[in-house]
Amino acid sequence: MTGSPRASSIVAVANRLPVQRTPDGWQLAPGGLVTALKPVMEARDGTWVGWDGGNRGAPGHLPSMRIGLRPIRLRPGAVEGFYHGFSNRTLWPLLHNAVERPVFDRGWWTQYQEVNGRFADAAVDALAHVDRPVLWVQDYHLMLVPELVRAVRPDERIGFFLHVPWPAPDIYARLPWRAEIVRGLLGADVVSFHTERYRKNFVRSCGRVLGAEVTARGGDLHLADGRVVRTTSAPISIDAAAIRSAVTSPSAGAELAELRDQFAGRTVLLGVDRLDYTKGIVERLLAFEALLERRKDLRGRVVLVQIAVPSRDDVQEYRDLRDTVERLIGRINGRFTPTGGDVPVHYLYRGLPPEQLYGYYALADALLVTPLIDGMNLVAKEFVVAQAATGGDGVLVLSEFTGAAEELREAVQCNPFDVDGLAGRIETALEVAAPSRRRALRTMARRIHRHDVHAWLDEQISAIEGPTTAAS
Ligand code: GDG
Repeated sequence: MTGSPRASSIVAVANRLPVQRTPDGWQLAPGGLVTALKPVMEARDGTWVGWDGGNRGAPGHLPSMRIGLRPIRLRPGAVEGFYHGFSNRTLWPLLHNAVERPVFDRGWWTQYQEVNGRFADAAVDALAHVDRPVLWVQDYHLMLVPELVRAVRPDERIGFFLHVPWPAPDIYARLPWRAEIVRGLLGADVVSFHTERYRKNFVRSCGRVLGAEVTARGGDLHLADGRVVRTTSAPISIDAAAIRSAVTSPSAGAELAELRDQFAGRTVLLGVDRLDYTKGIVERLLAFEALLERRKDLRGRVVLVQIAVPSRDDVQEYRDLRDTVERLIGRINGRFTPTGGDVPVHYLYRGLPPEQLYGYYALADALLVTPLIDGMNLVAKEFVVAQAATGGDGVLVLSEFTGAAEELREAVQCNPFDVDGLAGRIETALEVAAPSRRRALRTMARRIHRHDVHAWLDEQISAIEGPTTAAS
């Protein structure tokens, strides 16, 4: 499909542009989705519409790439209402099952509408400049864009992908602007989710808030005006081959050797997350503490390395979470550090360069992925691929409330709400015999390689192009 002369051009719309300013100038931002999109976008005359993140001077394109960039600049007030407010304090907690209480603020809603309007205008403009375009809108920041674009360009092919969960209708229905948001999404031809559960929740939410305006038939939603919107589940994946080659590179090997030296003789448990209340970091720490309490023999022999990437520290709930996490780590280290010995919790409050992160993936005896809810969780997939590529026998402890749990069935599944139970699952994980650990890793890694981010992307674009385009 990629590069075919009949292929349509892609206009992608996302909260952020896929570039970042570095000391060497503007460069492509790291990340699986951006890497996967790059060749497809380059081959298809692609344009990317996104917020410049407040960094002035974002270029119209990068010299190294044939992808057009359309930066959106936002006033500080708009960033406050649209981004910190409505996106991160209303929609994020609401869509994550209200594990933190969503805040409803009419001023933020007005800003969300206005900023979505700005993105939609930029998308309409970009669509007018390319041949046979498809529009691909990403994530919860931009849920009004499909309908706004449809109003101006009724015949466009429009797709939307949601990177986070869609909650049960009763939770979604708390949103004062629930009808406006689903109508916004229903401007698309295809609305996609990571899992069947989220897709079904969305279909039922549409019925609940729109009543007779929509009728669900199979995966399709039939609208009163005759349009049909397809809903699909399409679990996102990673660039598995790229991770395999990075983790087996000489520099990653050197990194791993150093870490092995540092942690020699100890069992390493690993956590890697943005510091976010959805990720179950507090529950993980409490479970680790419970484990050390009841298993004296593990004290001094097991260490938890927690990499916590700073996130949204403009938002109070995130600052509170950081305080709680750091207090808890202080308590555990205070209680269980042996005299003259090393601490049981190593806490890194920063993002690491990829080769270091991959070193930790390869080192760990177990990765603890314990979200209270998580759309997919790419860290789990990256760990599996990194371990399998380096011949490791690490165990994946995976919350059943992640999208990844549907695919990574060979993991040791856990319920992070049950802290004692979670401590027990970590114990179980450490007792799994090496041959079964390896078998589980191999099975999961094969599945991830078969369905990598490139396969996911091809499916997404074909679904948006739809049967008409594909047949032409
Ligand atoms: C959202 C949804 C969904 C982490 N630490 C470092 C680092 N990372 C990279 C990982 C991974 C990414 O960040 C995190 O992705 P996740 O999927 O785990 O989580 P979210 O950020 O919450 O992503 C999620 C995802 O969107 C995709 O749809 O799966 O459910 O919440 O790729 O490698 N990267 C580097 N250093 C670090 O320290 N370089």
